[in-house]
Amino acid sequence: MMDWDVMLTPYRQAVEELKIKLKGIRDQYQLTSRHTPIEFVTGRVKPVSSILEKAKRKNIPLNRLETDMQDLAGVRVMCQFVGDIDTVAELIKARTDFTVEEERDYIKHKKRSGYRSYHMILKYPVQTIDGEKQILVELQIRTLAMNFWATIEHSLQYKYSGMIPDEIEKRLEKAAEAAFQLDEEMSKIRGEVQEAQQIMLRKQEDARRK
Ligand code: 0O2
Repeated sequence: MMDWDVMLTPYRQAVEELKIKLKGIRDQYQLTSRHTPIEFVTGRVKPVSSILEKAKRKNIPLNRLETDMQDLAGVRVMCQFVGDIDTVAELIKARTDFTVEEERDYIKHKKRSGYRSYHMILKYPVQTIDGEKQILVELQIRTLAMNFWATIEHSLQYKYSGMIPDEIEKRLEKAAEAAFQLDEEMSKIRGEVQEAQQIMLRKQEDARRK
């Protein structure tokens, strides 16, 4: 019998530590009044029911989960602009507290579903009472528009058990295209948006000082 709690504890720790570190990057940018490439960060350990379902679907034996299921621990970074995704990826690669094992660019090569996101598989060392343990973590970096689409599509996949009706699938394709256009347009007015955000930030700072 698998003791899930014991097995998943270091994964929980890795997710919590990475969330803190990524939020730390965001806070540092905010303190220097520079545009932060990180809007917000979320993370989760895959629920046991999803682990079992994916293991069955992908024919992964339970004794190989830790190596073959790379998203047991998942951390997600949301960005305002597509250009921010590269900045975050570079920040991640420059770090010395973990390594990048693999990168999958579903932005240059979007999935057939319309899914776009930048994935990195990290090898993250967790300190346990039995010594250091290397944990694989899937880091997904995406814009707010990519996240909106993926969240909606994910719930529809769940609702229809992966068999979304054709008509809804077509609408999702259109929505994916609209999300792509939104990202393009926002990138074009990026300078304007950032200037406005800086002005608002300075105003808030002034009000705090008074
Ligand atoms: P969760 O926890 O429900 O999000 P596969 O799972 O077969 O697609 P693989 O090799 O496991 O592929 O890795 P991949 O594609 O790099 O990353 C899988 C994760 O990316 C998924 O996790 C989703 O979070 C996200 N993802 C990939 N494709 C899609 C998609 O078409 N739509 C949406 N909404 N998300 C996608 P899981 O396993 O679904 O788990």
